Amino acid sequence: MKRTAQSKLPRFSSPLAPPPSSTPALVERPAWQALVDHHRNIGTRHLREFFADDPQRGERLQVDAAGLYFDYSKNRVTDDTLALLVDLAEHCGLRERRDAMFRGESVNATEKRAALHTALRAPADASIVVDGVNVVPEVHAVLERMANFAERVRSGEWRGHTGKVIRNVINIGIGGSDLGPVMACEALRHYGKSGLHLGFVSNLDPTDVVEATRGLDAAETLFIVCSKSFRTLDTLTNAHAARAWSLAQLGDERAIASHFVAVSTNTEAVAAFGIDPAHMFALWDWVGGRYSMDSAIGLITMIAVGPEHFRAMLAGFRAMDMHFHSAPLARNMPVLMGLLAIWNNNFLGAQTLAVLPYNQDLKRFPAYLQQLTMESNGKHVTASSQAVSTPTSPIVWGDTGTNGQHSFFQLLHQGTRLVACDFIGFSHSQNPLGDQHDLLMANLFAQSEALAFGKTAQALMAEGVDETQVAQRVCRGNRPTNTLLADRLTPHTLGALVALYEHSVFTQGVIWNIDSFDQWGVELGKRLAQRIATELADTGHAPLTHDSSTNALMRRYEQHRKESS
Ligand code: G6Q
Repeated sequence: MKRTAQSKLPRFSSPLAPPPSSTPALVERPAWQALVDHHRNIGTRHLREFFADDPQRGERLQVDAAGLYFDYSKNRVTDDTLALLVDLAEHCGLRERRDAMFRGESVNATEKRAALHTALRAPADASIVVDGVNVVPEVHAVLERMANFAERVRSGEWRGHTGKVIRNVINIGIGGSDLGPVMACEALRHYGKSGLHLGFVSNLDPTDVVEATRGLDAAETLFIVCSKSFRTLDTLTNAHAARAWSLAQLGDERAIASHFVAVSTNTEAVAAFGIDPAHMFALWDWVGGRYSMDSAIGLITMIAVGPEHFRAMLAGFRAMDMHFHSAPLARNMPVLMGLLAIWNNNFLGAQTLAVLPYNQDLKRFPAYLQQLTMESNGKHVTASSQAVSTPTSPIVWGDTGTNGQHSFFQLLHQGTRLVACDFIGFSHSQNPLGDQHDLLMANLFAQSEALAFGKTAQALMAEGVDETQVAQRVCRGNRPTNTLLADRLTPHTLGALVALYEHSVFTQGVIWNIDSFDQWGVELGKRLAQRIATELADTGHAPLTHDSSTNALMRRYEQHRKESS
């Protein structure tokens, strides 16, 4: 083992990490060490050289699948890098882990359950057995019920308590029960039913539910309470507020039956809330929240775009699933995307990933990917409870182009941090307007070109730039980017795009050997909040026993409340 090679690595040394274990870590493995050595050889080479050395690079380093064209040529890799990364994937058992996930094995080890979102888009004649039961017929039965209900709402057959047609549909949910539907409804608004107002309530801040219902007629409003567990404080609190708002206008408990439906695994809690279980749409414990936008959690999406478009979205997911399942690793889009993310993060030191959709309808896509990526892979121990030996999930952020260009792109071009970027664009606009779409896409192509190639001092001087300004204007380039291009943003394309990122995240998790499907880190804050809420509610509570900062903040808060009451 070449110990010296490791000193060259941007090694992970978080003071927050648990103590390292004596079991050989990822960074000790030969396949990783081969990449360390390789990185030492090519680490400083510039994309300008890579492109100059191989005029076909841009045509070679791309892959097409499920209607998406993935150009990864503007990454700082050679054919050797890619071969070594694929080798690493083989050594980490990516193929086996992927197949185990598709088969419905308990790949979510810490929660002892399958992560079978791929079953949500399997065809009706497929068979995927979990605990002795083929889950595919159940999936399709729920899809049928959803389609039936969606059609009834869309056609006006499903009426409110007073006989009025439903004109407002409001989804109440948070995290995985919110971000997917919000993103998908926005992304597919071109396919949405006109005259149907969609709303989303997620935040525990009362302003969210108050503003989402302001001015609406309760007699025309349907709430979908989306909660896999039906125990989430934020969602249940908002659902109770929505219930009270409805009752205040409709004045009759029986109205709840026509104005509230639920999506959950928890029939008892749904019934206890007052929603007839006949109006509940099921999902299963093997659907993780952040992997659930194509389950019944997507009911609002189906109501918005109709069952046919929803099925087209599922077909897009499925097309990418099939590609991930069977394409050779070296030509496999999610695998390549995941491995390049490992390279950029762990070898080049890019701590963040900027997601840059050049499409207004994808404005919620970066937020959706934040949860998918960071909740899945923001982990500090391996699946076998050992400290990880490298940084894990990159920090994901982003905004639509061209808005981002006039905001944070300066840092991408000339800042001191290396940021990996994913550009996403389409050949057709859903709203053609003169040559405006060409202008938009010209900006996308220009930005990825500028990030890769930059501008040298010599080029600036040749252009006659004043010598005193040259240093300010130099753009070093050599910034790694991916570009995804599709024909247009259809339901099928959206499904393929989401599945691509799901599987890329999975690929990264397999390399780091972490459980990408649990989220224990969110529990601590939740528990502390419960304790503090009890203390705040109890005005004559015993002396506070938190740390001095939390105690002081709580006292100041209580004082403000007393002063203004
Ligand atoms: C996602 C997480 C989390 C979850 C929410 C809502 O993977 O599990 O974001 O979706 O906490 O949970 P419920 O749907 O159970 O209300």
